[in-house]
Amino acid sequence: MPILLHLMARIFSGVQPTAEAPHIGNYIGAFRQWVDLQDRDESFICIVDLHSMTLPWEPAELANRTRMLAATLLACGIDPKKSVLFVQSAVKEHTELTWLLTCVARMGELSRMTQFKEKSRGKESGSVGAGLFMYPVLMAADVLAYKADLVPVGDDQRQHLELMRDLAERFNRLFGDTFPLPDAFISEEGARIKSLDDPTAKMSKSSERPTGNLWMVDPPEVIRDKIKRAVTDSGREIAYGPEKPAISNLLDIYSAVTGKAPKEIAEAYEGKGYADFKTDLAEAIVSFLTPFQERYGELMADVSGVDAALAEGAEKARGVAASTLAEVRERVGLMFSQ
Ligand code: ATP
Ligand code: LTN
Repeated sequence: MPILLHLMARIFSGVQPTAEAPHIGNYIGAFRQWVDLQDRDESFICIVDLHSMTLPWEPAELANRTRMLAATLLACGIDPKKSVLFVQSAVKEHTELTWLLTCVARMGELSRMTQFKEKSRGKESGSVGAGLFMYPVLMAADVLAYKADLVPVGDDQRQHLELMRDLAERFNRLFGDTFPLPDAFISEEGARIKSLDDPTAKMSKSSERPTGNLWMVDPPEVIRDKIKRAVTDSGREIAYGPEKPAISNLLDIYSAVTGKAPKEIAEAYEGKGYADFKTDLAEAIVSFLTPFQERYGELMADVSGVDAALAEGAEKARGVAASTLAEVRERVGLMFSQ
């Protein structure tokens, strides 16, 4: 049915294997959208190991972290029959397109990226890795190699998406229409889950204070303890809004794990204190994560299924990226288009 095919978007998104496991912010801001969208759209989900090398990394751990992240995504509901799940470094076209886009990118626009400024803050330029600077170009190459039109991400990636569109537009202007301009897909709720220690800081895998992270693989007693210790706002009222950043963050998590709206949850706690709220929240998170953790345990007990899914995904991804690169090479005037 060609009409239906036209309406189907091609989505692309990625996650870095920067820790032992993702945190609940990754799930809420990104993975749950990916699971929903794979039923509707053509999806490419990529474990971006090359991006994780923009900060210091441990070679002995990288491959295993990559595999554990793949198992996490499968356990969350990414279905390799519906999504192309693969590892970035398995498809060489990503690095090749990065170079071609590097020659279209400007130093000024890359210097303005908030993530670059934050991750290099306080360091002398002599010690800031060039990879950190090029990070958004590699990210643009990821998406454009598949000519994807929709990129579901958390709020922290908004600026990188704008840069990606600028690069695609400039490329099209210089060399002819090649790339669709990708749109960011950022959910209204939960797109920026904050640290449990500090409601002004994003929950982040590479955070310097990882105690504020709720890991997807945290056992029940750790979850209960972390929620009990989570910072709250002044006053006793459970309310959702900017004046209650810490409680609103907990409500966003509560909402994601139960499917109820944050305001509806807040109303149910009228007249009750933080203690009741936190106890129930911890149990809701535990009930939500337990089946996920069981599936994750099964997948990790025999990783051959995970590895096979990644190999199949890489094969499919290569086919698409190679055909884009052949076109791009020709457009920019390289002698060989393969
Ligand atoms: P790092 O700290 O290593 O940069 P990260 O925790 O930011 O890691 P990524 O692998 O960079 O995670 O991101 C994977 C996806 O999760 C992205 O779409 C990102 O926008 C989303 N994401 C990351 N942190 C949060 C958060 N706190 N709330 C909502 N979404 C998030
Ligand atoms: N930078 C992203 C991860 C990422 C990505 C992508 C997301 C790398 N390539 C392409 C969407 C599309 C992050 O979340 N830190």
